[in-house]
Amino acid sequence: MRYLTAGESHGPQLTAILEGVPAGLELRAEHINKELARRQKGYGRGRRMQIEKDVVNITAGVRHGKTLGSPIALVVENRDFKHWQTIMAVEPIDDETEIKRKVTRPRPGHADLNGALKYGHRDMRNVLERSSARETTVRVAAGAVAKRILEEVGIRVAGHVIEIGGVRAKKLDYRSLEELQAVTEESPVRCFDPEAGQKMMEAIDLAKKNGDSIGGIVEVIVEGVPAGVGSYVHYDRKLDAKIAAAIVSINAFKGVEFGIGFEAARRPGSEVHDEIIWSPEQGFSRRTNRAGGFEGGVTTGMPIVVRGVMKPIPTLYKPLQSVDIDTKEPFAASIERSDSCAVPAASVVAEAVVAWEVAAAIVSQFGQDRIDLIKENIERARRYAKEF
Ligand code: EPS
Repeated sequence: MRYLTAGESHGPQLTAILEGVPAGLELRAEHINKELARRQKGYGRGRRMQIEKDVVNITAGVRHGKTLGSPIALVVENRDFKHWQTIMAVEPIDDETEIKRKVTRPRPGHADLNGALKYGHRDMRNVLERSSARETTVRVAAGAVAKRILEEVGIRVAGHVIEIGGVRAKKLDYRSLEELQAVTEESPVRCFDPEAGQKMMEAIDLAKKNGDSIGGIVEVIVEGVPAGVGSYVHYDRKLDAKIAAAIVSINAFKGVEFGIGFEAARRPGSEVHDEIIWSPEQGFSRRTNRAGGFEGGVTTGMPIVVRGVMKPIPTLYKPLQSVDIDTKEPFAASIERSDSCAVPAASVVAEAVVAWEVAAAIVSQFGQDRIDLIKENIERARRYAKEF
């Protein structure tokens, strides 16, 4: 399974083409719209989210509510495009003022300058339109399709926020992923700990007041993945590596860790590795899950626990110094609108990209073409592991 996306932030629409999704999978627009709506919520977003009401149009690959095995095309309209029709026109324009209106002032922390140098753009709108996190909308749409596959085979995915602007949630203590989800869905910052959630909102208010932005840490948990998914035989088949790449590919994400993550550097091996246990009911299992569900790039059967760190959004009301690429004069960056914090929305994106990688691994390992056969094969693998 793979997917590509296309679309500019203020262009007419975003598009995703998904290839290799098995046939026979129940899929309706509502499965995707539910996820798109989740991404749009979250305390700390700017005015753009009041303009957009993301809904998907499935234009290929699905018939009578089921996937065909052919490429699936998903389209989400940018409502804001109506305000940008001349600036973002596909055809040449003859409006002199608009032609002269170029973005020549790169924002520190954005792809603006590097992208301009790479592609030779002297109008950095040509960079920022595509590097914008608006693109994550269709990644969430693709992730929603992946989640449908996972649902069919009894795998559950939940993303949540554990830190914003230095405010850390207390250690997770939940009985089931359903409970975790029920609480975080109701939290404006998608945090399980209500007290920390309140402080996170205060931190966001303060950042907004100061014209600043704040980042944070999100966590994704995947339960129900059988042991043995992924591979240790090649670097590019290790599933944890694929998940790590997917997390760092999210706009503004700078790092990733599994299980106890970087803490492993500070502990002896006896306090890092997970002891192996066996029972007739469960087969092999682990006493702890410090590895976050992976050993050697292969799943252990314990929940996958992955965290990603998001830097503060670089578009700041509070100016940082930069240099105009035409005049070479220094200037202090100023902007029209921005989000002070997009960490809650990013936790939904993280969920989507992790779901995609896990679903792709499941499909490639358990049967590829048909969801019914994949279900049978994964059940067989689960039985085998239990009796091993
Ligand atoms: C973004 C800048 C803002 C965000 C946008 C990502 O958009 P605008 O420049 O139109 O104000 O709202 O995020 C989305 C549109 C979205 O759907 O998440 C950026 O520069 O990355």
